[in-house]
Amino acid sequence: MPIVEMTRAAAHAADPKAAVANAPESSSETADFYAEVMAGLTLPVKTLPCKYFYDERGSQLFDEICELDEYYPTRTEAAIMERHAKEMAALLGPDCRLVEYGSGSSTKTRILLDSAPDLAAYVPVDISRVHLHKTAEGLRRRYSQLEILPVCADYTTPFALPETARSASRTVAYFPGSTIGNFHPRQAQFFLAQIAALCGEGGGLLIGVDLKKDPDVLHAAYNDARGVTAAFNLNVLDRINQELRGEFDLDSFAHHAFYNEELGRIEMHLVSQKDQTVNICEGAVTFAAGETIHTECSYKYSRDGFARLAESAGFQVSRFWTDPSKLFSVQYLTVAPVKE
Ligand code: AVI
Repeated sequence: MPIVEMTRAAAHAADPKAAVANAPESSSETADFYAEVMAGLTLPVKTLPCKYFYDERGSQLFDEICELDEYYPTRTEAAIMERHAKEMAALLGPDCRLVEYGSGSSTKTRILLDSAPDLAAYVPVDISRVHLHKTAEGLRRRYSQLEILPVCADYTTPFALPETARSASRTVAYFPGSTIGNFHPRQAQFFLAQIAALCGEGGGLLIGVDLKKDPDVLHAAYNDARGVTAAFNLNVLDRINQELRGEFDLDSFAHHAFYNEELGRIEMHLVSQKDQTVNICEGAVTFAAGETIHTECSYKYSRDGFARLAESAGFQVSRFWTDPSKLFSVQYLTVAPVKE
Protein backbone atom coordinates (compact mmCIF):
# COMPACT_ATOMS: atom_id res chain seq x y z
CA MET A 1 0.00 0.00 0.00
CA PRO A 2 1.72 3.18 -1.08
CA ILE A 3 2.01 5.89 1.58
CA VAL A 4 3.23 8.85 -0.26
CA GLU A 5 2.90 12.04 1.71
CA MET A 6 5.22 12.75 4.57
CA THR A 7 2.34 11.88 6.87
CA ARG A 8 1.61 14.40 9.63
CA ALA A 9 4.16 16.84 8.25
CA ALA A 10 2.01 17.21 5.16
CA ALA A 11 -0.77 18.89 7.14
CA HIS A 12 0.05 22.58 6.68
CA ALA A 13 -3.23 23.62 8.18
CA ALA A 14 -4.27 27.23 8.38
CA ASP A 15 -5.38 26.16 11.85
CA PRO A 16 -5.03 22.39 12.20
CA LYS A 17 -5.86 22.45 15.93
CA ALA A 18 -9.23 24.00 15.22
CA ALA A 19 -9.85 21.33 12.60
CA VAL A 20 -9.06 18.53 15.05
CA ALA A 21 -11.35 20.08 17.65
CA ASN A 22 -14.22 19.71 15.17
CA ALA A 23 -13.21 16.23 14.03
CA PRO A 24 -15.73 13.39 14.08
CA GLU A 25 -15.61 11.58 17.39
CA SER A 26 -13.61 8.43 16.83
CA SER A 27 -10.05 7.27 16.45
CA SER A 28 -7.03 9.50 16.28
CA GLU A 29 -6.60 8.25 12.70
CA THR A 30 -9.95 9.78 11.78
CA ALA A 31 -9.00 12.99 13.56
CA ASP A 32 -5.73 13.09 11.58
CA PHE A 33 -7.63 12.41 8.36
CA TYR A 34 -10.06 15.25 9.11
CA ALA A 35 -7.25 17.66 10.06
CA GLU A 36 -5.33 16.91 6.85
CA VAL A 37 -8.44 17.18 4.67
CA MET A 38 -9.42 20.54 6.17
CA ALA A 39 -5.82 21.77 6.03
CA GLY A 40 -5.52 20.83 2.35
CA LEU A 41 -8.89 22.22 1.35
CA THR A 42 -8.22 25.59 2.97
CA LEU A 43 -4.94 26.17 1.12
CA PRO A 44 -4.98 28.76 -1.71
CA VAL A 45 -4.53 25.85 -4.14
CA LYS A 46 -6.70 23.10 -2.68
CA THR A 47 -4.96 19.74 -2.20
CA LEU A 48 -5.62 16.32 -0.68
CA PRO A 49 -2.80 13.94 0.32
CA CYS A 50 -2.74 11.03 -2.14
CA LYS A 51 -2.17 8.49 0.66
CA TYR A 52 -5.92 8.75 1.30
CA PHE A 53 -6.67 7.11 -2.05
CA TYR A 54 -5.96 3.71 -0.54
CA ASP A 55 -8.97 2.59 1.47
CA GLU A 56 -10.39 -0.84 0.57
CA ARG A 57 -12.24 0.41 -2.53
CA GLY A 58 -9.32 2.63 -3.56
CA SER A 59 -6.88 -0.27 -3.27
CA GLN A 60 -9.20 -2.43 -5.41
CA LEU A 61 -9.40 0.32 -8.02
CA PHE A 62 -5.62 0.69 -7.96
CA ASP A 63 -5.27 -3.06 -8.59
CA GLU A 64 -7.63 -2.61 -11.57
CA ILE A 65 -5.51 0.29 -12.85
CA CYS A 66 -2.45 -1.97 -12.77
CA GLU A 67 -4.24 -4.36 -15.17
CA LEU A 68 -5.27 -1.69 -17.69
CA ASP A 69 -3.82 -1.77 -21.21
CA GLU A 70 -2.97 1.93 -20.97
CA TYR A 71 -1.22 1.68 -17.58
CA TYR A 72 2.22 0.41 -18.63
CA PRO A 73 4.24 0.70 -15.33
CA THR A 74 3.16 -2.48 -13.54
CA ARG A 75 3.63 -4.99 -16.33
CA THR A 76 6.75 -3.25 -17.65
CA GLU A 77 8.42 -3.33 -14.23
CA ALA A 78 7.45 -6.99 -13.75
CA ALA A 79 8.95 -7.85 -17.16
CA ILE A 80 12.21 -6.08 -16.24
CA MET A 81 12.28 -7.99 -12.94
CA GLU A 82 11.64 -11.35 -14.67
CA ARG A 83 14.34 -10.70 -17.22
CA HIS A 84 17.07 -9.62 -14.78
CA ALA A 85 16.10 -11.35 -11.52
CA LYS A 86 19.22 -13.51 -11.45
CA GLU A 87 21.55 -10.55 -11.84
CA MET A 88 19.59 -8.62 -9.20
CA ALA A 89 19.76 -11.56 -6.79
CA ALA A 90 23.51 -11.82 -7.36
CA LEU A 91 23.87 -8.15 -6.43
CA LEU A 92 22.04 -8.74 -3.15
CA GLY A 93 24.62 -11.43 -2.40
CA PRO A 94 24.50 -14.18 0.24
CA ASP A 95 23.06 -13.55 3.72
CA CYS A 96 21.38 -10.30 2.72
CA ARG A 97 18.53 -8.88 4.83
CA LEU A 98 15.99 -7.69 2.22
CA VAL A 99 13.64 -4.95 3.47
CA GLU A 100 10.63 -4.09 1.31
CA TYR A 101 9.04 -0.65 1.74
CA GLY A 102 5.23 -0.74 1.32
CA SER A 103 5.19 -4.47 0.65
CA GLY A 104 1.41 -4.90 0.10
CA SER A 105 0.94 -8.33 -1.48
CA SER A 106 4.72 -8.65 -2.17
CA THR A 107 3.82 -9.55 -5.77
CA LYS A 108 6.99 -8.41 -7.56
CA THR A 109 9.11 -9.55 -4.63
CA ARG A 110 8.29 -13.18 -5.42
CA ILE A 111 10.19 -12.79 -8.70
CA LEU A 112 13.23 -11.74 -6.67
CA LEU A 113 12.78 -14.30 -3.89
CA ASP A 114 12.55 -17.13 -6.46
CA SER A 115 16.07 -16.19 -7.64
CA ALA A 116 17.62 -15.46 -4.24
CA PRO A 117 17.59 -18.65 -2.15
CA ASP A 118 20.38 -17.54 0.20
CA LEU A 119 18.87 -14.44 1.80
CA ALA A 120 19.29 -14.09 5.58
CA ALA A 121 15.73 -12.78 5.93
CA TYR A 122 12.93 -10.92 4.17
CA VAL A 123 11.42 -7.96 6.08
CA PRO A 124 8.16 -6.71 4.52
CA VAL A 125 7.15 -3.29 5.91
CA ASP A 126 3.57 -2.07 5.52
CA ILE A 127 1.06 0.00 7.46
CA SER A 128 -1.83 -2.40 6.83
CA ARG A 129 -1.40 -4.95 9.65
CA VAL A 130 -3.95 -7.55 8.55
CA HIS A 131 -2.76 -7.59 4.96
CA LEU A 132 0.90 -7.66 6.06
CA HIS A 133 0.50 -10.73 8.27
CA LYS A 134 -1.71 -12.55 5.77
CA THR A 135 0.87 -12.01 3.03
CA ALA A 136 3.69 -13.08 5.39
CA GLU A 137 1.85 -16.36 6.12
CA GLY A 138 1.51 -17.08 2.39
CA LEU A 139 5.20 -16.35 1.84
CA ARG A 140 6.22 -18.63 4.74
CA ARG A 141 4.38 -21.49 3.05
CA ARG A 142 6.05 -20.81 -0.29
CA TYR A 143 9.58 -20.07 1.01
CA SER A 144 9.83 -22.42 3.98
CA GLN A 145 13.61 -21.95 4.37
CA LEU A 146 13.40 -18.15 4.49
CA GLU A 147 12.95 -16.18 7.71
CA ILE A 148 10.12 -13.68 7.18
CA LEU A 149 9.93 -10.84 9.68
CA PRO A 150 6.99 -8.50 8.96
CA VAL A 151 7.13 -4.97 10.41
CA CYS A 152 3.90 -2.99 10.70
CA ALA A 153 4.98 0.64 10.26
CA ASP A 154 4.54 3.83 8.29
CA TYR A 155 7.65 3.42 6.18
CA THR A 156 8.04 7.18 5.58
CA THR A 157 9.12 7.57 9.21
CA PRO A 158 12.11 5.80 10.82
CA PHE A 159 11.43 2.26 12.13
CA ALA A 160 13.61 -0.37 13.80
CA LEU A 161 14.74 -3.42 11.88
CA PRO A 162 14.13 -6.81 13.54
CA GLU A 163 17.07 -9.05 14.45
CA THR A 164 17.53 -11.95 12.08
CA ALA A 165 18.19 -15.52 13.32
CA ARG A 166 20.91 -15.94 10.72
CA SER A 167 23.37 -13.07 10.89
CA ALA A 168 23.01 -10.71 7.95
CA SER A 169 25.98 -9.56 5.90
CA ARG A 170 24.18 -6.48 4.60
CA THR A 171 20.84 -4.76 4.29
CA VAL A 172 19.23 -4.01 0.94
CA ALA A 173 15.94 -2.12 0.62
CA TYR A 174 13.41 -2.83 -2.11
CA PHE A 175 10.97 -0.11 -3.22
CA PRO A 176 9.16 -1.18 -6.40
CA GLY A 177 6.17 0.35 -8.19
CA SER A 178 7.60 3.82 -8.91
CA THR A 179 5.93 5.09 -5.74
CA ILE A 180 9.01 7.32 -5.37
CA GLY A 181 7.37 9.37 -8.16
CA ASN A 182 4.50 10.28 -5.80
CA PHE A 183 6.91 12.14 -3.51
CA HIS A 184 7.84 15.74 -4.28
CA PRO A 185 11.57 15.84 -5.09
CA ARG A 186 12.52 17.33 -1.69
CA GLN A 187 10.52 14.66 0.12
CA ALA A 188 12.03 12.01 -2.17
CA GLN A 189 15.53 13.17 -1.28
CA PHE A 190 14.74 13.07 2.44
CA PHE A 191 13.09 9.65 2.16
CA LEU A 192 15.98 8.15 0.15
CA ALA A 193 18.48 9.56 2.66
CA GLN A 194 16.51 7.80 5.42
CA ILE A 195 16.81 4.51 3.50
CA ALA A 196 20.55 5.07 3.00
CA ALA A 197 20.92 5.60 6.76
CA LEU A 198 18.95 2.43 7.53
CA CYS A 199 20.94 0.26 5.10
CA GLY A 200 24.31 1.75 6.06
CA GLU A 201 27.67 1.18 4.42
CA GLY A 202 27.70 -1.83 2.13
CA GLY A 203 23.92 -1.63 1.80
CA GLY A 204 21.81 -0.91 -1.25
CA LEU A 205 18.41 -0.06 -2.66
CA LEU A 206 16.61 -1.77 -5.54
CA ILE A 207 14.01 0.70 -6.79
CA GLY A 208 11.42 1.01 -9.56
CA VAL A 209 11.51 4.43 -11.25
CA ASP A 210 9.16 5.57 -14.00
CA LEU A 211 10.87 7.38 -16.88
CA LYS A 212 10.07 10.50 -18.90
CA LYS A 213 8.41 9.62 -22.20
CA ASP A 214 6.02 10.75 -24.92
CA PRO A 215 3.34 12.78 -23.07
CA ASP A 216 0.62 11.01 -25.10
CA VAL A 217 1.60 7.68 -23.51
CA LEU A 218 1.43 9.30 -20.06
CA HIS A 219 -1.86 10.99 -20.83
CA ALA A 220 -3.43 7.66 -21.82
CA ALA A 221 -2.06 5.93 -18.69
CA TYR A 222 -3.78 8.42 -16.38
CA ASN A 223 -6.94 8.93 -18.47
CA ASP A 224 -7.91 5.36 -19.30
CA ALA A 225 -10.85 4.74 -21.61
CA ARG A 226 -12.83 2.74 -19.01
CA GLY A 227 -12.62 5.54 -16.44
CA VAL A 228 -10.98 3.42 -13.72
CA THR A 229 -8.45 6.15 -12.89
CA ALA A 230 -11.27 8.69 -12.74
CA ALA A 231 -13.15 6.45 -10.28
CA PHE A 232 -9.94 6.01 -8.25
CA ASN A 233 -9.47 9.78 -8.07
CA LEU A 234 -13.13 10.49 -7.17
CA ASN A 235 -13.12 7.74 -4.55
CA VAL A 236 -11.21 10.01 -2.17
CA LEU A 237 -14.29 12.26 -2.00
CA ASP A 238 -16.49 9.25 -1.32
CA ARG A 239 -14.09 8.24 1.45
CA ILE A 240 -14.43 11.71 3.00
CA ASN A 241 -18.23 11.31 2.79
CA GLN A 242 -18.13 7.89 4.48
CA GLU A 243 -15.51 8.51 7.15
CA LEU A 244 -15.83 12.23 7.90
CA ARG A 245 -19.53 12.83 7.30
CA GLY A 246 -18.72 14.78 4.15
CA GLU A 247 -21.38 15.82 1.68
CA PHE A 248 -19.51 15.80 -1.63
CA ASP A 249 -21.74 15.23 -4.66
CA LEU A 250 -19.39 13.11 -6.79
CA ASP A 251 -21.19 14.14 -10.00
CA SER A 252 -20.20 17.74 -9.31
CA PHE A 253 -16.47 16.98 -9.62
CA ALA A 254 -14.57 15.69 -12.65
CA HIS A 255 -11.28 13.82 -12.97
CA HIS A 256 -8.54 15.80 -14.73
CA ALA A 257 -5.03 14.42 -15.28
CA PHE A 258 -2.32 15.96 -17.44
CA TYR A 259 1.43 15.96 -17.90
CA ASN A 260 3.10 19.12 -16.57
CA GLU A 261 6.12 19.16 -18.87
CA GLU A 262 7.93 21.93 -17.00
CA LEU A 263 7.80 20.08 -13.67
CA GLY A 264 8.12 16.60 -15.24
CA ARG A 265 5.08 15.20 -13.51
CA ILE A 266 1.58 13.93 -14.06
CA GLU A 267 -0.88 15.94 -12.00
CA MET A 268 -4.25 14.56 -11.00
CA HIS A 269 -6.99 16.99 -10.03
CA LEU A 270 -10.69 16.96 -9.23
CA VAL A 271 -12.41 19.92 -10.90
CA SER A 272 -15.50 21.49 -9.38
CA GLN A 273 -18.20 21.59 -12.07
CA LYS A 274 -20.03 24.53 -10.47
CA ASP A 275 -19.91 27.07 -7.65
CA GLN A 276 -20.67 25.05 -4.54
CA THR A 277 -20.18 24.77 -0.79
CA VAL A 278 -19.54 21.31 0.65
CA ASN A 279 -20.09 20.47 4.31
CA ILE A 280 -17.56 18.15 5.92
CA CYS A 281 -18.53 17.27 9.47
CA GLU A 282 -18.62 20.61 11.28
CA GLY A 283 -16.65 22.40 8.55
CA ALA A 284 -17.56 23.78 5.13
CA VAL A 285 -15.49 24.36 2.01
CA THR A 286 -16.45 26.64 -0.87
CA PHE A 287 -15.50 25.90 -4.48
CA ALA A 288 -15.77 28.15 -7.51
CA ALA A 289 -16.75 26.54 -10.82
CA GLY A 290 -13.54 25.25 -12.44
CA GLU A 291 -11.55 25.32 -9.18
CA THR A 292 -9.52 22.16 -8.64
CA ILE A 293 -8.39 19.94 -5.81
CA HIS A 294 -4.87 18.72 -6.58
CA THR A 295 -4.90 15.08 -5.48
CA GLU A 296 -1.66 13.53 -6.79
CA CYS A 297 1.69 14.17 -8.46
CA SER A 298 3.50 11.37 -10.26
CA TYR A 299 7.01 12.52 -11.16
CA LYS A 300 8.75 10.99 -14.16
CA TYR A 301 12.55 10.97 -14.19
CA SER A 302 15.27 11.00 -16.80
CA ARG A 303 18.13 8.58 -16.12
CA ASP A 304 20.42 11.49 -15.22
CA GLY A 305 17.78 13.30 -13.20
CA PHE A 306 17.20 10.30 -10.96
CA ALA A 307 20.97 9.70 -10.61
CA ARG A 308 21.33 13.29 -9.34
CA LEU A 309 18.48 12.78 -6.86
CA ALA A 310 20.03 9.51 -5.65
CA GLU A 311 23.44 11.14 -5.22
CA SER A 312 21.95 14.01 -3.25
CA ALA A 313 20.56 11.39 -0.83
CA GLY A 314 23.85 9.50 -0.34
CA PHE A 315 23.47 6.78 -2.99
CA GLN A 316 25.20 6.04 -6.25
CA VAL A 317 23.53 4.22 -9.14
CA SER A 318 25.32 0.89 -9.71
CA ARG A 319 22.96 -0.75 -12.20
CA PHE A 320 20.18 0.49 -14.44
CA TRP A 321 17.78 -1.88 -16.22
CA THR A 322 15.08 -0.79 -18.61
CA ASP A 323 12.64 -2.28 -21.16
CA PRO A 324 13.12 -2.11 -24.95
CA SER A 325 10.87 0.99 -25.21
CA LYS A 326 12.60 2.70 -22.25
CA LEU A 327 9.29 3.29 -20.48
CA PHE A 328 10.37 2.22 -16.99
CA SER A 329 13.53 1.44 -15.05
CA VAL A 330 14.65 -0.69 -12.15
CA GLN A 331 17.83 0.64 -10.57
CA TYR A 332 20.25 -0.70 -8.03
CA LEU A 333 21.71 2.00 -5.81
CA THR A 334 24.53 1.49 -3.35
CA VAL A 335 25.17 3.57 -0.26
CA ALA A 336 28.01 5.94 -1.16
CA PRO A 337 30.99 5.88 1.20
CA VAL A 338 30.91 8.83 3.61
CA LYS A 339 33.35 11.55 2.48
CA GLU A 340 35.88 12.44 5.18
C1 AVI B 1 1.18 4.32 -6.80
N1 AVI B 1 1.63 5.18 -7.89
C2 AVI B 1 2.99 4.80 -8.33
C3 AVI B 1 0.69 5.33 -9.01
C4 AVI B 1 1.27 6.31 -10.07
O1 AVI B 1 1.25 5.93 -11.25
O2 AVI B 1 1.73 7.38 -9.71
C5 AVI B 1 -0.67 5.84 -8.54
C6 AVI B 1 -1.63 6.10 -9.66
N2 AVI B 1 -2.33 7.19 -9.82
C7 AVI B 1 -3.07 7.08 -10.89
N3 AVI B 1 -2.84 5.94 -11.47
C8 AVI B 1 -1.94 5.27 -10.69
